[in-house]
Amino acid sequence: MVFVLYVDMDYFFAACEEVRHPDFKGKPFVVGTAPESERFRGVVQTANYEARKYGIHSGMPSIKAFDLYKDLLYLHSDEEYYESVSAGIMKLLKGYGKPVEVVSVDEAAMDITGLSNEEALEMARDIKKRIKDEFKLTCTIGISSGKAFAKMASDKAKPDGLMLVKADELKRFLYSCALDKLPGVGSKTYERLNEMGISSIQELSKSDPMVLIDAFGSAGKELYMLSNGIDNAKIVESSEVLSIGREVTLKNPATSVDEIKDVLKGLADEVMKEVSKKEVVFKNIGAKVRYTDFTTSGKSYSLHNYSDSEEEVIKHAATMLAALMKTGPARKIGVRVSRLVKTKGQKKLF
Ligand code: TTP
Ligand code: MG
Ligand code: MG
Repeated sequence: MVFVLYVDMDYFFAACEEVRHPDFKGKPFVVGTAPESERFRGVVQTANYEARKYGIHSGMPSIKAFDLYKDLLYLHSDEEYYESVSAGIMKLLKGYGKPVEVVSVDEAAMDITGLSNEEALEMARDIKKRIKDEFKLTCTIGISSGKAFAKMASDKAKPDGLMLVKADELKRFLYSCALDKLPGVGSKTYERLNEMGISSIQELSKSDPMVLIDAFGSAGKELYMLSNGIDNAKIVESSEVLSIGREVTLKNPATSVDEIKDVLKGLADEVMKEVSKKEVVFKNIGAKVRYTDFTTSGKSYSLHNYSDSEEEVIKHAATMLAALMKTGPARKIGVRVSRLVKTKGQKKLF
């Protein structure tokens, strides 16, 4: 199994906002999908820990969050900014010279096979300190043999934590976690397992693998293996190039996507040329607009699978640009792909 150091940033979008709004620190606040003037419309993307004390969490309709705490502070999501902070953190992690898999905007798994437990802990402390010094952000790090278990350890140690689960403690650790904390056990699988009489990781580990395979196919086998402390997942090293983007100033400020169709296609062409030259696939698409008053705003979209499709870039960028242009005319637009993974020398990813 791979020895893994897993980093997950604490309340990431909200923490990024605290960096540029220090006055928000210590007060309950959320980052939501809707603009500030329509704050009761969208959903909460994340809540800082002060807001979580009131039961506010990711995915909750913002209106409900305000019901739970009426003086809640609110900010409109600026995903382009969070992506740029994320890119900086990923670069810092890659600087340790170990293979790094960028798992999501605020998560990365590092293959540290060969290090001792003590060396792994020392590296984790160093990473935490540097992220704090350089970005004013906290993260939680889990270390274990197996990506899934390292992630579970980081979940358990949140916030601002560090947890090493040694090989001989793995079983006890797994049994101490709730069944729905096992990667792969989403709400549907959880219900289905409950119906089968399985309500804990320990019960899962002692169940009949054939019954699990019958019910869930190969995912059933995976669940059985994980519950028994076996995770064969490899770390899929992300490309050194963190993102590929192009932007262009428009001849005339545009108010609708229709007006910039050709420009968008041109940008996507250039981005895709670079994508194939660098031999990567991407999992994230970003778009940004500079308005006539020179302020900028961006959005990003995560795909379910790695892609190399220009159509997908154009489709999602158009949707995001349309949403961004609701705020005002655009004088400059940009398109970017990120979460890049090399296609060369790796197993089929999509
Ligand atoms: P998470 O790592 O799941 O959550 P978090 O970083 O906010 O908090 P924690 O301390 O528990 O790790 O997600 C990372 C970011 O992704 C989060 O800050 C906002 C965004 N996100 C959404 O936009 N929608 C969602 O439903 C979730 C869960 C996250
Ligand atoms: Mg996080
Ligand atoms: Mg995360």
